[in-house]
Amino acid sequence: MLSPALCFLMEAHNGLSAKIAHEAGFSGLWASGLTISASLGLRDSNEASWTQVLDVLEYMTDAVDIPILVDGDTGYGNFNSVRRLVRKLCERQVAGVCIEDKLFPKTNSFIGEAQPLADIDEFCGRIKAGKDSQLDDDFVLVARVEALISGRGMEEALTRAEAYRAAGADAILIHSKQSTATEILEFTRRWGGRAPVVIVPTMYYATPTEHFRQAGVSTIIWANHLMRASITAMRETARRIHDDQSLVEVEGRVASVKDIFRLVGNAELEAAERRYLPDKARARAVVLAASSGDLGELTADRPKCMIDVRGETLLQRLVGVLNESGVREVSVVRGYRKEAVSAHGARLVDNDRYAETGEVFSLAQARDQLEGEAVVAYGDVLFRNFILDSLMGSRADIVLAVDARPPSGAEKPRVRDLVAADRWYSGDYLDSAPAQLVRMAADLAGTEAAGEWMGLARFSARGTELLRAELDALQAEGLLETADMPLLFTRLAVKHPVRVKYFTGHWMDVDTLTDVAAARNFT
Ligand code: SPV
Ligand code: MG
Repeated sequence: MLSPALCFLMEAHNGLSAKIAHEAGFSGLWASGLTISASLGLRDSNEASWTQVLDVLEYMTDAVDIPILVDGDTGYGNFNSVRRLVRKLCERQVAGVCIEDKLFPKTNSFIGEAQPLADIDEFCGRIKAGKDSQLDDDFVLVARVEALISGRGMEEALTRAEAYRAAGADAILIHSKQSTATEILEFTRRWGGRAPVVIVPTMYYATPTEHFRQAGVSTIIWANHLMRASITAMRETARRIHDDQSLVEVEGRVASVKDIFRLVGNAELEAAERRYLPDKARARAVVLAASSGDLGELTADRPKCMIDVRGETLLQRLVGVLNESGVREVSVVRGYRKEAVSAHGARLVDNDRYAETGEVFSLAQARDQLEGEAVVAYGDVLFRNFILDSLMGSRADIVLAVDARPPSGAEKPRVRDLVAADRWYSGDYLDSAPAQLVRMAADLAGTEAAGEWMGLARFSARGTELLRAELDALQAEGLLETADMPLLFTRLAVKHPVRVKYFTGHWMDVDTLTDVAAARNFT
């Protein structure tokens, strides 16, 4: 902070402005008393208590890891207040404090004339007490000389600066409210580099920075410009929205909500969630809902998944079941009448070639969702939560929900995906040996079919890796567009065990109008 080369401290007044200043490239910050007070709606007259300022500083040191020089005003009292202040600042990793030779409660330097100054010896006591209390060898105490501000003249400024240096100050902040840098440059010339000099060119802003560099100034503080910039921006935005009663004019001119997420580090939280949350809480789902599913009138203007089932679409019910089982990120692949497809809380993915492609091609459109633990479901199925919970609790990498009830022709005229497994369903309580998929097809002989896939599968993180690899293999073989889910699972089963979990009922798919009527009774 007090390097031989000229350096710059940018004002910040909370965690967010600290991040913005850091992002702009500043390697040090000025925690301004004026702007921290203003950000709280208070005057720069010690209206905020010093522990309230400390709370703000904690947000700032949490937000950035660059050095922060705190405007400690007068030290909030006598030597004893300074001792406690310095200890607390060190505990909060604040790099340094600047205290000014005025009296508590302070008044901002740009208000009024001839502000009373502290007695020199008394102020030297504050400096010594501060230096004796620092817990960290690198902690910096800057003594601020207000003699020029108070109209006491150059001689007194130099006398005070020398006394403060001798008392142990690491640097001298010489403050001026003139509109030119004349007195500052005279001070630096006569000071002769006895200790680093810090300046605040708020009033003499037009002086080229190069003059200060040549004068041997150590640090320039840009003292209040983020606060002033935000006041202008907030005022314009508030007026615009008030007058227009609309956001249209403002939208393109303000930072996006995404920008807020980025600034406060949401990406880090997501990474931490992947690291620390149990798998179930971050499982994703892909719902395959691209095909038309011909149900006559009901599907003339919408796909099957958007049929209303007691005031809620089939798709919304399915998303609800997934959410209840801890699956938060649901992607729905839509195709037929895609404009009619939506579900609260679901992301939409398009398969615009739905007419000439199959379910596996739809699944491949949501390939980026097939990472980590994932559920794949048809868009026209409903099932009780315990079925999904049971799949989620499985240790298998790939597990299918299979209905072991032999489908009776009258009850269910169209059975979709029949499953051949290495073990049949056993109603025996003591028989819990796992069954593995042998193959799946639409047309298995009754003697081979151990049940029907319910259109619900769950993959572990390893399982989605295998799934992605199989999608790639199908693509390489030119089969991705035409493949159906039975082919995909049969191929997976050849390479890796695909677990079959048997259930008896408690689910339904919607293939016929009779099914729609049944779905209306399924709550
Ligand atoms: C502050 O930023 O609070 C300062 C600098 O102390 S000045 O406002 O110039 O006094
Ligand atoms: Mg101040």
